[in-house]
Amino acid sequence: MKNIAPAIFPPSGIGDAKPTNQAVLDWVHEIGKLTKPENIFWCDGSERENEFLVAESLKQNVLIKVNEEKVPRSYLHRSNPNDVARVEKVTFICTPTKEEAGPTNNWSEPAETYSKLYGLLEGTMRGRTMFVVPYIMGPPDSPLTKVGFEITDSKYVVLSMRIMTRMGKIALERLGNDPKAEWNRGVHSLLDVDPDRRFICHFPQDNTIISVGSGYGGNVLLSKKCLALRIGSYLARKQGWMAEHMLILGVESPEGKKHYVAAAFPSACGKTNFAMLIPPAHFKGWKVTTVGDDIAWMEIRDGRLFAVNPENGYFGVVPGTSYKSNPNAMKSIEHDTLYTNVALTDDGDVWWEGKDGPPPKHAIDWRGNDWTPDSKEKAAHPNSRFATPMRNNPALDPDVEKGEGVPISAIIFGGRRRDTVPLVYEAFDWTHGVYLGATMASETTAAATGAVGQVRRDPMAMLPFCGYNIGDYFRHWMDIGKRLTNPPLIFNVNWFRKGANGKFLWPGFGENMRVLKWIIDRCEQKGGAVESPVGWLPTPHDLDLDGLEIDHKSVADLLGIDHEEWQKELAEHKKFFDSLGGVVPEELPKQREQFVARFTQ
Ligand code: OXD
Ligand code: MN
Repeated sequence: MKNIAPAIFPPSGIGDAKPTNQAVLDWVHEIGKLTKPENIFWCDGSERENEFLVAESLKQNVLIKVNEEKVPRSYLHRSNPNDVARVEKVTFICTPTKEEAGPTNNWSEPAETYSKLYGLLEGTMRGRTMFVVPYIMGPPDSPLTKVGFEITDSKYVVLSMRIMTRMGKIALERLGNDPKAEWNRGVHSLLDVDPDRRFICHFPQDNTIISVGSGYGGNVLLSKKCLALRIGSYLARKQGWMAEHMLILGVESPEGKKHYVAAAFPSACGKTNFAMLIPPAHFKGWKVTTVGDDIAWMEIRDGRLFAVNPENGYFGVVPGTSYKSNPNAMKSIEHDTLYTNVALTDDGDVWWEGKDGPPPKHAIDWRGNDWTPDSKEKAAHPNSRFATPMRNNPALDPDVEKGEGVPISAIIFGGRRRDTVPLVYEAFDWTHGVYLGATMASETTAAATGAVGQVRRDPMAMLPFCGYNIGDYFRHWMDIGKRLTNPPLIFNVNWFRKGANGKFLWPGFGENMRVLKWIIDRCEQKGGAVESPVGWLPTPHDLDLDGLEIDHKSVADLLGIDHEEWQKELAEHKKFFDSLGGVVPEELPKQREQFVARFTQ
């Protein structure tokens, strides 16, 4: 069989940053004995190492160099066409009992799963290099920061980890030599990228992840969904903090008053766009800054929630990104960016559907085939991605490295809903807010394999990422609420509501500032609202719509509560809770009863 990841042979001084912690050395030795690599490459995260890995990846066609003048120091990677998104059906939580994993996760028994995976890993790195990638998640001086090691046979993974995490020496220093120190063990092998031999398995009780048979970022950058969310959420509950699928942004008024907001939207629903929002001209003097675009780790201090972004880069969806939709993302990906599955133009530039300007007359599509605007296929895969360092973002928040994190004034839940859910409303209190998060739903996207556009319940946008029983997760939210003396206000937003003509009612993107401004007004106890059965709802006068071309009817439709639609919605909430088989804490069905009662009052 063809070796899809041939070994590389570094000159001395590269690939030899061997750690000194004996527990790490023992584990690497064990995985080495099992996978039998040609050699071991100990990563240090240095510039020199990166240059060497890029050069070798170019030689092996793992990377294609993009036009240096147009997109300096940037590369394109094409994945196997069978491997373009997260695969939830082969993602497992391997806790000793099925109950611990709960009704929303695939569960598999730990001992059997280790034995199956070790069988698949046996000799799999023959003729390959085994890379050992040390990294930290979180700012270097945060108490929440975690150390991880990822073993991989993929150069693309190493290059991506260098962008997405703080990688190398910094992790070795933080870990030190205590053999009992807490750190995450991650093992990844491409195997032969066969969907039938693809498994992403988490062993929370061992702080271990094993991912085989895929090269797609969401399945193999083990720092991200696997550690920062699935294992992270498990550790967070045990240790009394929160690991959430949330962006974090800062909003500063012209007077210099600043708030931070965290927002949970499901995958590919605009978290990166919202986190990088540029206020429209009408909001002169207002500034939005990005702390994170995908994951928030939060802890309680002085009765408030403080958040850090554990990541170091952005792994965002490319199609639809333009100077119109997200200028800060465009500036971020103009250089030093690793693209996956976008198209390549004849002059070596990257291209995707929705990029500014006309489409190229000819390009090579994400599969490596000729493409013209007449082609039936998309030039870029709908889930094509960029990986880019957060430092490329012109709107990066100055406190992104602050170990203590940033104080959170508001939490926003949101999904992609063509009907029922208004543009924005506010929960009456924390428990009501938890209910809104727990019953959130969204139309599915290309970020995961499976049908696109189907409404599914996705509590707190964590359905694919909660590493333990969802009932315990809801309980944890409730317990956190009890410990907060100054809790964030909780809101729900929906940028995606459509009118009778099937068109979006709300312009979205930068104009979402108008909704954000109302949220901030509410945090400062100066925004108006009316009490509705779903929560506090702004009237059209409470939203600043000056200078926005939108008719009264659209605004009324955006803020409308259709009783019939809500009867259906509340019935779906019940169905969802019932489907969880009795794990839902009693406060939530009680909230539902109150919800139903408010509609009949
Ligand atoms: C992501 C996802 O890539 O949620 O962030 O799938
Ligand atoms: Mn995500």
